[in-house]
Amino acid sequence: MTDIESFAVTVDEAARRATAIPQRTLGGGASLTVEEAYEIQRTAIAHRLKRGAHRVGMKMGFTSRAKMVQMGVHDMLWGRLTSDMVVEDGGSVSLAKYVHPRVEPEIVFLLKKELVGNVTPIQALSAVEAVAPAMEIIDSRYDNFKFTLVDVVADNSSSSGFVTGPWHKPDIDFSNLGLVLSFNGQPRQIGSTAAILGHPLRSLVSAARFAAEAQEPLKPGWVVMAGGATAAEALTAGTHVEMEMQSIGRVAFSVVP
Ligand code: 0L1
Ligand code: MG
Repeated sequence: MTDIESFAVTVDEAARRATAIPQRTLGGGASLTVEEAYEIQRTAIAHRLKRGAHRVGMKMGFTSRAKMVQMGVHDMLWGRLTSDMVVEDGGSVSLAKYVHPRVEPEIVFLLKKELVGNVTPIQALSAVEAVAPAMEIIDSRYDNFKFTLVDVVADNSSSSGFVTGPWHKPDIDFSNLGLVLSFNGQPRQIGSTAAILGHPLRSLVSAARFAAEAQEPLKPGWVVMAGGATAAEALTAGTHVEMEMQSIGRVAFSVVP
C-alpha cells in the first residue's frame, strides 16, 4: 500500500469507527505537502463512496478570522460533503457517531448551475438557486482536536455532518446577516455572515477555484457550506442546538448520547 493509500484508510477508519488517531505530521513525524493531503482526502472519500454514500457538495473552512484563531490555522481549506453527513433540520444526532464533535454556524448555498474556475462574484451568484441558515458538525479525528493544515485537509477538513434550514431565494442582501447560536435557549455564539471573508459570496468564489484545482466542478443540486462564522462549540448530550439567522430563519437539532 502506498503511503497515501494507507493514511487514507487510517483517516477513513477513524471516521467510521469514531476513534481518535495521532496527528500525521506531529505524531507520525512525516511531512506532507498540501497536494498530498488533498490526495489522501480524495482517496479516503472514495472509500466512503464505495460503501454507498454519494457526493452532495463542498464545505469551505477557515473562511473567518474567528475560526482561524480558534484552531491556529491560517489558510482556507475545503472538504467533500457526502450524503451520509446530512442531518435533518429538527432531527437528532448521536454522540456515539463522533469522537469529540463541535458545531458552528454557517450559511449554505444551493447551486442550480455548474460552477468551476476563476469566476466573479456575480457569476457565482448567478449559479445560486437558494441560500439557507446552516450548521456544520465538525469532528476532527485527531487526538485533542489538534492538527496542522495538512493534517486537517487529509481528514476531510473535519467534516462530519451538516444541517440546513429553510431555503430562501438569493435575492436578499446576505452580506451581513446577524446570527445567534444557542444551546438550550442560551446564546453561545453571536456573529454575522460578514465574518465570512467580508461577504459569504467570496467563499463560493474560492470554492469554484478549489473545484477547478481538484478537477471536480461544483454540480447543480450540490450545496456549498461557506465556513464557520464564529468559533465552534463542543456538543454534549441533552443539548438542543439552534441557530437563528436574521431574515432567513432558524435551523436546529438535538444531541443524544
Ligand atoms: O468552517 C470552518 O471554518 C471549519 C474548518 C474545519 C476545520 C476545523 O475547525 O476542524
Ligand atoms: Mg465549517
